[in-house]
Amino acid sequence: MSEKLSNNGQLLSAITNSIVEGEPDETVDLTRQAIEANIKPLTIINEGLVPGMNIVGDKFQSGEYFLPHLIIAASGMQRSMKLLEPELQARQQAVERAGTLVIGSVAGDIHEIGKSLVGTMMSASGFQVYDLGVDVPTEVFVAKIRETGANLLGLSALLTTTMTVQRDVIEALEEAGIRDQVKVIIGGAPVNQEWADTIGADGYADDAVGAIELAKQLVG
Ligand code: B12
Repeated sequence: MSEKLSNNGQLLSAITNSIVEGEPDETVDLTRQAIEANIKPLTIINEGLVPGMNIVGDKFQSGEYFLPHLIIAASGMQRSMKLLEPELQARQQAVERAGTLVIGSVAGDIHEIGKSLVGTMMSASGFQVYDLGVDVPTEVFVAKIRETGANLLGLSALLTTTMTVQRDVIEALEEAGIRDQVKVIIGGAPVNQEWADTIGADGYADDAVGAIELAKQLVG
């Protein structure tokens, strides 16, 4: 038992290292091994892939890494996510539709991994999900809420320069007269509860599991 655990721990550390070292093929291989070893998909993400992305982000910030390092690390994580998405879906019981979520990364922001993870997890938890992708113009969010009658909107922003766009979207919903129809939840690295309160969002979560809990609380 303990040997298995320690092997699993080693596998997760190896996934983290492969992201940091910029070896996307290895990241994918190790992710496949972790799935075969029956490590839960969320554990692979939260204890293998994400710590690697965080280290890469820190090294970028300190000037040790440059943009190509971010791009290579992201490609490893995205390819692994493609393997993990069906696993995430399969492990959640299909439940009665809890609501309809429109989600996207706001205008000017092309970070998509966290946004997509939230979308996948919400879909696996019974929400109908419309993922609009990245760099989504404010008016497209408004139009999609109108078209689908969604009761939940998720806005992702990973940059301090794009988090203000989350406020723009909320203002645009007000101007369109549909702010009352939809609960707005926000997320992304520079965002917190204080920012959610400042811009009048209905909630904030710092990861995908938190997003599900929040969504169920708001519209479940
Ligand atoms: C990968 C990456 C990139 C990739 C993105 C590839 C892709 N296809 O997504 C690329 C290389 C394109 C990139 C580009 C840039 N990046 Co970048 N990037 C990152 C990095 C390393 C990891 C992000 C990631 O995927 N994390 C893993 C996922 C799973 O986590 P997450 O995104 O945080 O999402 C979770 C939560 O935040 C939350 N969440 C996310 N969205 C939502 C939405 C809702 C509704 C809810 C409830 C929750 C929620 O749940 C998610 C799941 O748990 C971060 C560093 C970091 N530690 O965040 C920098 C980082 C975000 N990038 C940064 C910068 C500066 C840039 C660039 C400006 C660099 C440049 N000079 O060009 C450009 C900007 C491009 C643009 N216009 O958007 C800075 C931002 C600094 C700041 N405060 O503004 C960071 C923090 C790096 C750093 N430490 O300096 N980047």
